[in-house]
Amino acid sequence: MPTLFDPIQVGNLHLANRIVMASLTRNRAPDAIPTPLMAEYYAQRASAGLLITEATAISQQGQGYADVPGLYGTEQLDGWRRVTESVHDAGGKIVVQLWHVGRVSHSELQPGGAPPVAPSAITAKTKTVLIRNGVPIFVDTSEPRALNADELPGIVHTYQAAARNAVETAGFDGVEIHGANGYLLDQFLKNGSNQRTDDYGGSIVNRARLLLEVVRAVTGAVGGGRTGIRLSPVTPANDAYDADPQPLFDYVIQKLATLNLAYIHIIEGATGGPRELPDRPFDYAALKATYRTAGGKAAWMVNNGYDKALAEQAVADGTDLVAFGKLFIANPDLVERLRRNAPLNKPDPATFYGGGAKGYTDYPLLYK
Ligand code: 8OZ
Repeated sequence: MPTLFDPIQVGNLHLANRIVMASLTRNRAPDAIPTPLMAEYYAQRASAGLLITEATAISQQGQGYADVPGLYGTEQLDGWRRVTESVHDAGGKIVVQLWHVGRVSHSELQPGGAPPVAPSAITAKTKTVLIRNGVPIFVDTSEPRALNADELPGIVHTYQAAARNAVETAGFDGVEIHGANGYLLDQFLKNGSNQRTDDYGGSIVNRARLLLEVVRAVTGAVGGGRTGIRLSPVTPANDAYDADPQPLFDYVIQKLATLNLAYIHIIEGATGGPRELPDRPFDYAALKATYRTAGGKAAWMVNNGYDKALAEQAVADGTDLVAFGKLFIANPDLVERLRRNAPLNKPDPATFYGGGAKGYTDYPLLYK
């Protein structure tokens, strides 16, 4: 029986172990350009079987927070190229998370100060981050405007172009489509945010259409073996809500089963919070069984609140990959610490978002 520390083939990628660094927003990319400090940070964590970058905007319209990176300009791609080279030099594998925030934005971050875009003109009851005098401040998201159906092919194309540039120009090993946490694709999926009456709203089939178009476009550009997707069936993050998530995600997962992806990444429960939500029950084992029954062959990755014992249990139960978030912020050598049951550094929430090396590249290593 495999353990967390055994290698695994995931699509086109051969991973040294089954421990994944989850994507973590860190707001250290002024002007959306990845910095040399970011290259150092990711390279420090290259002993993970796979690194997933922080969420990375596919366009300025897809930006929702101050100082998060992008993937749509030459300098951004050059910055990422330095990151991927550092990670590869350190023996790691890295995919970039493709992000469009939809309504979770502020007009100050949008092209021409325009309102953010969304499936429907419903404001998310959530905050975003702007930076004032070098200090992050939390502000309400702006009221969005509903996208016209004729704008959607352009958004699909933007995901595709970002994926192609990520692999061909920036040197990533693959991409993860961010379909989770109340951002654009999740906003379309869920009926709390999608009240459209056209082909992209109403029925489950219609609400899943944009996400599936994006997956087909991205896999068409870089191959399914280099494409993962992240989903969060019941997270309340960013005001995400669906009245009946089990049939919605059963449908989505059956469709994804036909698309030869590298991995499916599921956030169980509330992102960064409780794994069980009494008012939002969800059967993850049934979701996985539905995927396998429909012929899905991708690696199954789980995330949220895992420690070593829970992760080992998951792998023993047939999960392929376990993603750790906060533990990787504070423990660059997390794989070796878990292997040897070494003590773990505690992450400092005060330095999660924004700032420099402090709380970013200065967590001490036990193992080189
Ligand atoms: C924390 C702060 C800002 C963004 C997500 C991209 O939840 C994020 C995010 C997390 O997926």
